[in-house]
Amino acid sequence: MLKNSPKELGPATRAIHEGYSPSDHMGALTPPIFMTSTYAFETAEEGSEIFAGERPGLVYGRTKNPTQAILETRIASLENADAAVATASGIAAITATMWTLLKAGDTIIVDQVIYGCSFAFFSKGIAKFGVNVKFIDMTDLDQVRDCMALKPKAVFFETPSNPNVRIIDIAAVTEMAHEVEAFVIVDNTFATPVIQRPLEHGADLVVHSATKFLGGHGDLLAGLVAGDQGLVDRVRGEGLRVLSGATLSPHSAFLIMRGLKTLSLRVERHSSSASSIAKFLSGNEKVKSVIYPTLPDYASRDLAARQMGDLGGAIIALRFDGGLEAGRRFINNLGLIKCAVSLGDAETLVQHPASMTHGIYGPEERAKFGIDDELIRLAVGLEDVEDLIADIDQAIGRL
Ligand code: 7XF
Repeated sequence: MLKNSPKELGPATRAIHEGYSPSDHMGALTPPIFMTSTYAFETAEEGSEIFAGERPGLVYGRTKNPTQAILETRIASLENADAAVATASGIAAITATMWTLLKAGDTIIVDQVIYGCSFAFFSKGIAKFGVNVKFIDMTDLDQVRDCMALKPKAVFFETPSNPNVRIIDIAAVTEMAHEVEAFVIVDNTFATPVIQRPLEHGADLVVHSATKFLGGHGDLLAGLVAGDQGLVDRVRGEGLRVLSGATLSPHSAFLIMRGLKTLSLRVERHSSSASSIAKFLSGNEKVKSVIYPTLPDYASRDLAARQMGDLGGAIIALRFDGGLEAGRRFINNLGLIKCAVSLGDAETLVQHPASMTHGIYGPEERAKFGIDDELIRLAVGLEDVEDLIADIDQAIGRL
């Protein structure tokens, strides 16, 4: 908490100030970047004591860095967590967490629709080491309930899910998982803590690809894990320190903090523009379907309102008749909107999940899970919404 400030500061204020006081750093208004890999001890005895955990102090940059520590405090505050740990990418955040919590013979329940490389980690990566991975549709709470008979060690899902913006009921899943003492880990990348804070619904850990909205400018890769102090310490000490070594650069930590200063403004703008574009697309006769949480015909409208409030986020999923070919034609017709994977940037990006971010799923799985060839993912950026709609309009007009 900041010096001389009211106890309850708003999230936008905390995203700017939390965890840093200029007076501790020669008055520097923005946090310094500590580009160091190691830390000098005054004496051999002091070094031994710090290593043994008998006195506080920094040892080595793989596990702690002062610039990162400010970022970690800030994210913990925004997610309403005790603590957080930064990692080199979103996948590093997920893998460091899973290496920490799971061992051979354990079972994890995973939602069937997640980012392609997360799916690859669970289906091909960690499964190789003897962890049983069960994929289910977590929008169906009966499936979640049935799986608890397997006595899972952990439950993992994204909400909203990448790429088709399904929403999973965090509180309901958590209640069932906690009855069998399973950890609940939620990937909050799409929503950001501006829209939803999974720990407030009972989840144990939140993971992020900070490459996306938290960084916000498409110029870095990073990940974060937030939760209670004991669990985060374990992820830092096991998953990060000895199992993955996937540490975030202090320079990237600084850039994420620069991004965080405008996080709430950006997420509000992403959401209002995406909402206008989703409405525009819904009214277009050439568009087969549009998936966006604030649309009246959205499948989980009540849950979306309860869990996410008024903001729907930046991601719209849509379909044209005509499969891969129609989708490619739409993408190729766009001018201002660029064809690229990733999301949460200032630039509006469009991609074709079946052949890009989710190509790792088999064709049958994709068809069954709603990641079919017709699906297009639009990640709405921060440009003037009229310009975006004009670009989409002309691209559809030339289909
Ligand atoms: O390791 P990264 O920082 O790229 O983050 C991985 C990741 C984790 N969770 C979610 C919900 C994600 O969307 C991502 C990365 N997704 C990008 C995308 O879907 O466009 C990756 C581009 S291939």
